[in-house]
Amino acid sequence: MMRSLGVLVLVVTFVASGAIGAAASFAPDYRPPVPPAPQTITATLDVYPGTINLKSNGKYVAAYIELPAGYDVADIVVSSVILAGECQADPYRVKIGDKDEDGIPDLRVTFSRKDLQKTSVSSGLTELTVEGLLLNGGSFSGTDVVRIRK
Ligand SMILES: [Ca+2]
Repeated sequence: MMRSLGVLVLVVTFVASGAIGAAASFAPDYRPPVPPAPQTITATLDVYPGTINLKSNGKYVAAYIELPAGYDVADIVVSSVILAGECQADPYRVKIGDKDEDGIPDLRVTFSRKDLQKTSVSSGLTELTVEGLLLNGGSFSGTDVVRIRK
């Protein structure tokens, strides 16, 4: 009885040390992951057009997003970008440029005008917010005032 228990302990010890050895050989240069930056940074937002007629046949509303110095608009996770809390950015209509020619790159994303029609966005001068995630784990949020016509 004691003898078989001894064998069992030996086997467990062997398996455990083998697992540690395997983990070490998989990642010899293992470094702990950089902790995500949880803060939300404020983006500069320009929604185009400045007057959005929700009855018109236009298909898209565009938003130009600039990030503060030290952040790269290429790090914006496009699939996470939303307008007015619920409209998802079109992942195929994205472009990095500099629309206002101030030397700070902007990411142009587009949203379906139909999606915006379905929200509870009010008419008249209205604050529209675009928000999303960054690759470093942080997030951004920007607001622009536009005129909504219904
Ligand atoms: Ca710019």
